[in-house]
Amino acid sequence: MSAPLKKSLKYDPEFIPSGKDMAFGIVVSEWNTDITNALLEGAHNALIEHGVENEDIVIKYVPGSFELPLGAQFMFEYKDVDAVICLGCVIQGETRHFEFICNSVANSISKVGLDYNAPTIFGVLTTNTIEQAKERSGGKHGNKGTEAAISAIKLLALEKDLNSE
Ligand code: DLZ
Repeated sequence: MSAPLKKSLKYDPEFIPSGKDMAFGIVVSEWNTDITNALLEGAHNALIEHGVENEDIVIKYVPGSFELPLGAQFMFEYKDVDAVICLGCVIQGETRHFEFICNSVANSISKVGLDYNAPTIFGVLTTNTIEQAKERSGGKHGNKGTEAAISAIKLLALEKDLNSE
C-alpha cells in the first residue's frame, strides 16, 4: 500500500470516525506533569473535535505512570466509560526504574483492555530526555495524546462496526 494512503488513514479527519455517543475516561500521571498535561490537552481537544461531548469525558490523575493500569481499571469499574486513555511520561534516568516501569505499564494497560474487552490506550511517552518528550507532546513530533484519543475512537468504532454485522 502506498505511503500517502497510510498517512491519510492515520491523520486525515475524513478517516476518523465520529466519537458522538462515546464516553471516555482519561487517566493522567502526575509525574512530569508539564508533559502529561500537554498530552491531556491534545487528547481532550481531539475527542471534542471528533464529536465527543465534554460531559462524556472523565479525567482523573494518578501519582505516576506505574499507577495508570489500576487507574484505568477503576475507571471501568466505577464510571460509565467505553474506553480509557492512559497518559504518562517516563524519562530514562540513571536508574533501572525506567525499564521496570515501562514494561510493567505497557503489559498491564494491555491486560486491562483485554480483561474488560474495551479500548485501553497506551499514551505513555518513554523517552531518553525531557526534550524528546516535549517534541512529542505538542512539539515537532506532534502530540501523542492526540494520537491516543484518535486510537480510542477508532477502536470503539471498529467494535461497533463488527458488532452490527
Ligand atoms: C519512581 C518514578 C521514576 C523514577 N520515574 C518516573 C517517571 O519518569 N515517570 C513516571 O510517570 N513515574 C515515575 N516514577 C513513579 C512511578 O511511576 C510510581 O508512581 C512510583 O514508583 C510509586 O508506585
